[in-house]
Amino acid sequence: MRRLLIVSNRLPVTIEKRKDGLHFSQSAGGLATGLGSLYKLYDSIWIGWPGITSDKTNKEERGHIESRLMSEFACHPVFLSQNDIEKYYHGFSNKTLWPLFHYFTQYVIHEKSLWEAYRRVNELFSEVIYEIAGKDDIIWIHDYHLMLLPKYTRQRLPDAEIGFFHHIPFPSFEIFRLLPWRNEILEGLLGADIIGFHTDDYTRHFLSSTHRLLGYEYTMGQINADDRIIRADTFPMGIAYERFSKAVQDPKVQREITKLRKSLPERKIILSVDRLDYTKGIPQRLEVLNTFLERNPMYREKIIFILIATPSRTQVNHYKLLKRQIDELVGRINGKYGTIGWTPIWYLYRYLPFPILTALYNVADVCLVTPLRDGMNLIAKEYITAKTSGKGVLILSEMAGAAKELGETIIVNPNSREEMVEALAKALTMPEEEQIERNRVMQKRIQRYDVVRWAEEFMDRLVHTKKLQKEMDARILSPEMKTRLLSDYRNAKRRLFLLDYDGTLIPFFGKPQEARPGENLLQLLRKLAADPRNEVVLLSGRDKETIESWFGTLGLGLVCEHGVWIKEDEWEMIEPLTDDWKGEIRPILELYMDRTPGSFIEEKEFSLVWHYRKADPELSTTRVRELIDELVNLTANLNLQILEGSKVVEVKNSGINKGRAALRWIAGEDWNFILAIGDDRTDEDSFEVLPEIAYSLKVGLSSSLARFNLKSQRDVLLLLEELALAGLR
Ligand code: GDG
Repeated sequence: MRRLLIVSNRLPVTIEKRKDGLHFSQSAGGLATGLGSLYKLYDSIWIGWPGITSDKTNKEERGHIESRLMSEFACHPVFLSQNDIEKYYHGFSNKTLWPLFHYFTQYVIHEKSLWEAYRRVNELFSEVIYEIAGKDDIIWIHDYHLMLLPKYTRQRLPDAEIGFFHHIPFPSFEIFRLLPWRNEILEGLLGADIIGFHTDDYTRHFLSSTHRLLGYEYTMGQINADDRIIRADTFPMGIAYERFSKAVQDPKVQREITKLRKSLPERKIILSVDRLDYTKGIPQRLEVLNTFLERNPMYREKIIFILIATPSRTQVNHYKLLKRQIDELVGRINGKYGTIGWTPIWYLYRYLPFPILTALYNVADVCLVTPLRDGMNLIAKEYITAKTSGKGVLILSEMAGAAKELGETIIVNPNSREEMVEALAKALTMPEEEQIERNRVMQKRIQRYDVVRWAEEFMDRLVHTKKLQKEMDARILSPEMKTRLLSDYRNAKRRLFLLDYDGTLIPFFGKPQEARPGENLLQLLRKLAADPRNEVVLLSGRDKETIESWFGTLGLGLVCEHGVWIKEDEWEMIEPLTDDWKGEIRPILELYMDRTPGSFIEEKEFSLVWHYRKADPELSTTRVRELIDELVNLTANLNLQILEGSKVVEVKNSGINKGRAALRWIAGEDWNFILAIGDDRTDEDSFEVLPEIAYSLKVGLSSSLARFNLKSQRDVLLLLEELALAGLR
């Protein structure tokens, strides 16, 4: 059986040191329940911090903790010091990432020492994973505390199957870009094979950030990073459905329900349950109640608002201030409207036992879930599920991920007091049949996509992505195939090289002048061309003057402007061409250049090119489509073609391409060995005309007509160097 290593900041077990020794208690959160189902499919171990700092324990106690956690709970501890917790957990995780990712930019702290602690602790987690992971283990990392861990783990275990799930919002690029360590965070995540989010918006924001900041292209959630494909996908987390739908049958819950009903006869109950966090919008909710009671005196003494706030991150200053603000607001409203027999708000600042929580869900007529931002919000789903009678109204913020799935509730903008006051009035007067109708639809949905299904789907996609990577790897030129290629090369009397330049012999740069070949590359080409058995041809999209000045004296065959110009001995045009069409096309390209900052036009003798490598990637993706649309009709009449290359759109005469130029050489002799290498869409034309004996190599992982792929441009040079050496023997 394969093992599953679940990794999160906190273990689902808490250890406390009391006078009589160490106490272990298990917490049954949604995540633990969801993953519980996977425990049956895999032999699982949970890795994380056990909630007690290493300063409070000695070596012997830590040994005891480690063995007891493993034998009783299948957990493995990561021991963190008080200093780690201060800086990594309270610090970078909760003072930098948490507010930033929830759009509370005014609360964000950028402090290098916190970042360094975050890095150090993520590194520490990767050491622990490395210690205990076996070859076939699947590693599933959770949440914003451990965003660097996928990369650190990949460095130690290059072939591991790694998934990452992000439980909080992933903000839009405009917010994410504020983080000084944004690239490191993205690179950290991209160590995973799959990265999961609650909603499509978060997935889109993440993809857009990797595109804009790291330059990685993506299609349908698949990112083509340097040498791997990685998936970003949406998995809205569900709840342990039965736990909440069946809770009402539990006698303990029944007792609590009876008690509640007795103490609140004839009153409509409005409930709200949250961790005490500024993202949850608790003061705003209290203000709504205040306005509601002010405007609707008939509801006074008829409703009761039960506010449950669970203590959270009590060391962080903003949380302390928020606690004070809520205390004051509750006091003010209770003082203002309360009567001898009626207190409008029941405020409990504590963590409630499960039977009381579910009894509250059961009796509440209205549940107010109005966070200002929330990754998902499970309370919303739990409330609907616990309503076995079908009666009850959920008022849900559109800023919670859950709003995407619970569209039948009353959805509100939590920043609009007016909207929320109206929603409350609507909820309190909604006919019972309507409540039942709305809730039944949602209950079915929550039941179908519960936490078990969520976890299983995530794992399925992870396994599928790994399979795709393996299929991709099968297209990579293997060491065996390389040996065969080298031996065919050695045995061949006549050998032809068809080499693309940009992105193949040199890394891909944006501007023409940046791409001048270095002395090593020239040396290498000279060496290959010097062998009388070899014919080396360079096929480039560049203009002939540049190519001539760089390579004119090396004894190579040269092709320029994607096949317009050919040099075997002297430069000649592949067929007589005219450029009198340029006057019509140039103004259109100029317009796009002006509208797309960073883009520029290159004019070659018989082609015009719009380059957008240096432009904003998202803007240029839109502009490219617009430009091509605009050019299509025009070019058809003028007998021109539009060529889409790497970050370029080129307009040139029809029927000209690298393949046609390559045929000059291919058909010219009876070659025993042909090697064609390219990275661009324009190189596909060369691959297409190759005879069967040829080796064709595509640089990068995208699909191609070539027989094999090479992972990176560096691999091209390594191969050519080996060939140059092989020729000497
Ligand atoms: C993060 C994201 C995302 C709360 N108070 C009591 C209690 N709870 C339980 C609830 C629920 C859970 O805690 C809270 O989950 P939420 O989803 O509402 O919120 P976060 O803690 O902020 O969680 C969030 C989640 O991760 C999962 O990905 O949905 O957006 O912020 O299950 O039942 N349970 C008991 N007593 C309480 O007083 N027994």
